[in-house]
Amino acid sequence: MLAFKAASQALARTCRATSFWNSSRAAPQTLSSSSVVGLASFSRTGTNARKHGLMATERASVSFPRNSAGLPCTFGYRSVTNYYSTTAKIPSHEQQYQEQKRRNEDAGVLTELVRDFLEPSAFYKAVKEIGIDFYTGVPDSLLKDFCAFVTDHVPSSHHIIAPNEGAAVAVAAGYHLASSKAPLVYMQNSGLGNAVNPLVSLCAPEVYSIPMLLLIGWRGEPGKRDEPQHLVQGQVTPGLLAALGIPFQPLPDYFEGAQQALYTAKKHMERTLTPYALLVKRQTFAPYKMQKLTVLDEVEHSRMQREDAIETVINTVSDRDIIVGTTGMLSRELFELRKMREEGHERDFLTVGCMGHATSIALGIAIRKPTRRIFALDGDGALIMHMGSMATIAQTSPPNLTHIVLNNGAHDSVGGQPSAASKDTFSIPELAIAAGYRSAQVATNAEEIMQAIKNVQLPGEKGPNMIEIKIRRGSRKNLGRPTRTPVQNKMDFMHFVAINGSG
Ligand SMILES: Cc1ncc(C[n+]2csc(CCOP(=O)(O)OP(=O)(O)O)c2C)c(N)n1
Repeated sequence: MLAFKAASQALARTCRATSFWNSSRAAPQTLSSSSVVGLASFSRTGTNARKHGLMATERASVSFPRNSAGLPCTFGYRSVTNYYSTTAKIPSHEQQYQEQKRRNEDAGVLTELVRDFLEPSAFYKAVKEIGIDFYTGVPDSLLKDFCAFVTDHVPSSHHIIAPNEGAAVAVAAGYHLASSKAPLVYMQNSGLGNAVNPLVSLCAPEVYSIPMLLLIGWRGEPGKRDEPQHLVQGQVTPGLLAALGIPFQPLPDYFEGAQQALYTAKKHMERTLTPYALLVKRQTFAPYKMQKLTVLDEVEHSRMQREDAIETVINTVSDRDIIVGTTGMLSRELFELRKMREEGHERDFLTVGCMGHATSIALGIAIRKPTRRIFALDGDGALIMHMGSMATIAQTSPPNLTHIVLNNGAHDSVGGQPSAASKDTFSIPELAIAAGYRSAQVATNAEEIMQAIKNVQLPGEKGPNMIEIKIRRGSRKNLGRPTRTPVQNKMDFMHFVAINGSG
C-alpha cells in the first residue's frame, strides 16, 4: 500500500509538471494526403465542395484524404495543438452577439461585413410553414437556442426529448407512419453514429422510405476551433451523410436563406420520401433563453452544485480508487478540481466523447482490476442515453464498481433542456435495483455523499452499487477545458491503473 502511494505520488508529480502542454514540444505527426480512400476525393473549397456538400440533392459518395493511420489527414497533433495552445477567454454567445450587432451598425455601406443570426422564433415559423409540427431529438450546444425555443413553445405531445439520436429517428418514423407528415429530428453530429442504424435500416428508400428533416449541430466543423473529440466527427460529417445517401446543406444564418433551404428540404422529402439534413454551424442562431421551469426547478436551489458534489466524492474515495467521468461539464469540472488542488489527473479517465458509455468503460476496467474500486461518475442524460448498460453491469456484477449519477434532471452541459429524470416519477435507485444492482442510495448533501461512499467501501460489500446524488443545474461561468490531450490523459491513467501490481 505504501509502495502504491509512493508510486502514485511520483506519477502525480510528473503529471503536474507536464500539466500545461507546451505545443512546441509536441512532435508533429507526419501526414500524408496521398492515400485517398473511397470513390472520389474531396476538397473542402471550390466546386467539389459545392457539388458534394452544399446543395447536393442526389446520392453522392465522397471520401477524405487519410494519413497512414487511416485518420482524416487534418486530424493529428497539429489540430490538437491549435486547440490546446489557446488560453484566450472566449466571450459568451450573448456577448458576441451584442458585439456583432454593434459591428453591423458600423459596417455602413460595407454590407458584406454584416454578420447575420437566425432568430429561433423566425426559423420555427418557417419550419411550421413547410408543414412540420413534430420535434424530437437530443439537445446540442449549437442548437441550444432553437431547442430552448421549441421546449418553451411546442406542447410535450409534439416534442419528445429522446434518450439517444437513434431513438429520436425511430420516434420520428413512428410519427410519420401515424400522420403522413415529415417530422424534425435534432441532434449533435456526435449523435449521427447512434442514428445510422435506423436511418439506413428503417428510413432508407430501399426499406420503408421515411422522410424527416434532420437538424444537425456541426461540432468540429473544419476550420473552426473545437475540442479533440469533435475533430474527426466534424471532418467526416458531410461524407457520412453522403455515404448514407442523405442530401444536405449548411443552414444559412439569414432568414431568406434558411427559408430557401427549408423549401429545398420540403421538395426533396415530398419527391423522394426520404430524410434531408441541414448542418448547423456554430452561432447560427441568435440567443434565446429557455423560460420553462421543470419540476426540479422548484426544489433545486437548495441542492448542491455538481462541482461541489464531485469534490466531495474525490475527497472521500481513497488514493488508489479509479474514477471515470461522463461527457460534458462533469469531466471538465473534475479536471479543474484536480488542477486547483494541485493533484495529477492520472486517477481520472475523462469520457470526453461517446456520451452514455462512461459506465461501460468503467465496467471493462472493473472486471480486469478486481482489487481496485472504480467509481463511474455519470449524468442523468448520459445514463438514459444508453440505459441498457445498467442491465449488463448488473448481470456482470462487478463488486468493485460504484455507479454514481449526478442527477440535475437536465442536459445541463448543452443548454439545460430537461431529461426524463426531471420527472419526479423517475427513480434511479429503483431502476438500479430492478436491473440487479446490489445496493442503491440517494444523497443530497456532502454528509450523505460521504456516508454513501463509506457504505459501499465496507469489507465484504457486494456490487455493483448505485449512488444517486441530487444536484442543481448550472456551472461556474469561468469553467475551463482540459489542457492535456486525451492521449496524455490515457497514458497517465493507464500507468495509474497498472501500478497497482495485482489484478
Ligand atoms: C451522442 C451524443 N449526443 C449528444 C451529445 C451532446 N451532449 C454533450 S453533454 C450532453 C448532456 C449530458 O447530460 P447529462 O448526462 O445529464 O449531464 P449534465 O450535462 O446535466 O451534467 C449532451 C446532450 C454528445 N456529446 N454525444
